[in-house]
Amino acid sequence: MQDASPNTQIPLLGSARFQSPLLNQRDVFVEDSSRVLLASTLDELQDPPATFELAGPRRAIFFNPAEIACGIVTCGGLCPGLNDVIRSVVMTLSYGYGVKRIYGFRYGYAGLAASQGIEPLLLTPEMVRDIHDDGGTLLGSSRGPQEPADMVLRLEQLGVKVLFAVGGDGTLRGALALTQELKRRNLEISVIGIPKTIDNDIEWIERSFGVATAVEEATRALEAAHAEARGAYNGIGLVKLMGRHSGFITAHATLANADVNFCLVPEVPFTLEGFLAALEKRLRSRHHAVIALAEGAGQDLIEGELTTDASGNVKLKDIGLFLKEAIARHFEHKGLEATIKYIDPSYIIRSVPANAVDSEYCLALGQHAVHAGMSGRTGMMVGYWNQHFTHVPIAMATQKRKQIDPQSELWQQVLGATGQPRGM
Ligand code: JJ5
Repeated sequence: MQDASPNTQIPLLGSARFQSPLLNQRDVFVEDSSRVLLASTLDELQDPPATFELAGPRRAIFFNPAEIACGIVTCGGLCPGLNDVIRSVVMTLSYGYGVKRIYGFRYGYAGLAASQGIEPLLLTPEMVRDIHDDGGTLLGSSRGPQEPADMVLRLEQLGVKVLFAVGGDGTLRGALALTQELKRRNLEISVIGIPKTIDNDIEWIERSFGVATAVEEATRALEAAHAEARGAYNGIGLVKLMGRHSGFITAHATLANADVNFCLVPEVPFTLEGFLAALEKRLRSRHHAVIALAEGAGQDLIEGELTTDASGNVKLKDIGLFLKEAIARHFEHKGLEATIKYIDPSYIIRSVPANAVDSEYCLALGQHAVHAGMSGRTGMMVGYWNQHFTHVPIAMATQKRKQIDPQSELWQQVLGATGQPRGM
């Protein structure tokens, strides 16, 4: 049975009153009636078809760019491309729309809360010109929410009319709470989300920014693990990759690397006995093995209490160290010589600059976020779906995370490429 059509309508602050300054730069604009299908196969197509609003510059806009200030904030953990997004937003606001005052709020939502007293940076094109050469975020980041009223106060003090919030699901929930507080107070301020997750776990977004870079970096770690594994008799290379609930990075890196023998992800449970037996079989015949492990895999195998971090995310138990020790114990017990090399490249991967594919993507995300904000849209994030940039209601993306379907072609390819048993 098909799900009921989701509500894809985007809130508007009011009718578009001003001519877009982009009329001097380009010929082509997007009509508000242009829509992107949610379906990509005939089976998925509903009647009437469910659609997203198409992102892009509108001929007429809600805000007068010459009069307003804008703001940008980055929240949560590092992700390749954050600086590209900041740069793109600042360049598009400045050179595209002629916005004169752009505030960079520092250290996440903390820098946006009036009560915290953290001074924002006044961002100029000169300041952001080369920041995409560096990883990390120019603005700094932090985890956790702030009081919506405390943030509204700061926006009002500075005359900020459009706020761009770059961050994960918690950040976007915070952005939605902020739009609700603004609406309650009849304040015409737009909040536009730019969704960030290195796990690629957002429904209705084909691939989130930083993921292409993360897969590329992850394959380097897998190459190192393969060299280490081959360099010892019964050598085992174990690499822990990002993926708290969704194993996309691990699966794609496995396919890109092609030397991986075991790919372990949160979506596909395994038993320790089944895995160790398959690993032993592999070592007895080939005398080396490479394991790509998502951080959220096999959590049920480890005992211990669950705690949460400042963002409200469950703190994962360390499956990497657990498996390393379990493997060592197993082979010791069997009287088999084995050498394990454990690599955890997560912080290296998160902090590298974006590759070319992600840089191009981040440029477009920033531009579309600015077009959406200037048009008076709010409570939305920029998405990418069916080859088009889209406007996605925040509520639609924070409800459910995207995960690998073990029946999908992606997972079937992983089984084929690794040769690992279908059930372990
Ligand atoms: O409850 C969740 C949840 C729901 C959807 N916890 C973590 C991640 C999650 N998602 C995926 C997601 C990740 C990042 C962003 Cl920005 C968004 Cl909107 C959704």
